[in-house]
Amino acid sequence: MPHRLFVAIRPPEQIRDALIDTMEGLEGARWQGEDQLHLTLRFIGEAEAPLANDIAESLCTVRPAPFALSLKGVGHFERRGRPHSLWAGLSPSRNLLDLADRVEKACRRAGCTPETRRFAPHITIARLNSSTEPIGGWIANHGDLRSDPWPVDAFILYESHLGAGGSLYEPVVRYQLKS
Ligand code: 3AM
Repeated sequence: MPHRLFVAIRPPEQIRDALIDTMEGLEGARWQGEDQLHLTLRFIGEAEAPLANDIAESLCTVRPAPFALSLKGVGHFERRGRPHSLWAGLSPSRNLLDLADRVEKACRRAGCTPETRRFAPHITIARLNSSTEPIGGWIANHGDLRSDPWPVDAFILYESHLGAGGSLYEPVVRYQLKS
């Protein structure tokens, strides 16, 4: 059976708490669960065992120094002209872009099809649908979301299990950055 994989950074508890504090005041939003909160570095998609193993191994070569990230603001993505998700943004970070770039290269070396979309760092807070109330009020209320910097010292290869009640994200391998 293929594995549905992605690579992400898991924010620490105080950041998850700050994100959870924003999860109110929007009728019809499907808020992310605490254990679903992550910053995707690379969505891989379905990979059969040999490729999945090669990806897991190739990611071991990605070992930049730890760096800091902080939350900055909120926003939304649209699909077919409608808001589809709400997210928290991150303060601009060259180190984050560099990490995503190295992860992308490691995935390609393992045999993944190159990602052509530009990396857009975000942490999804909610999924929306056509019955969600207009998001303008929520965006205005949380536009000043900020956090203290937190140290990023690892990234994770996740397997996504799709289910009726939402996706379950299972950590498969944790990759420690250089100490
Ligand atoms: O980081 P977020 O929550 O935006 O939306 C999915 C989630 O991203 C995204 O991968 C993360 C873990 O599931 N995702 C799911 N299917 C995708 C696809 N076909 C996808 N990203 C790109 N292409």
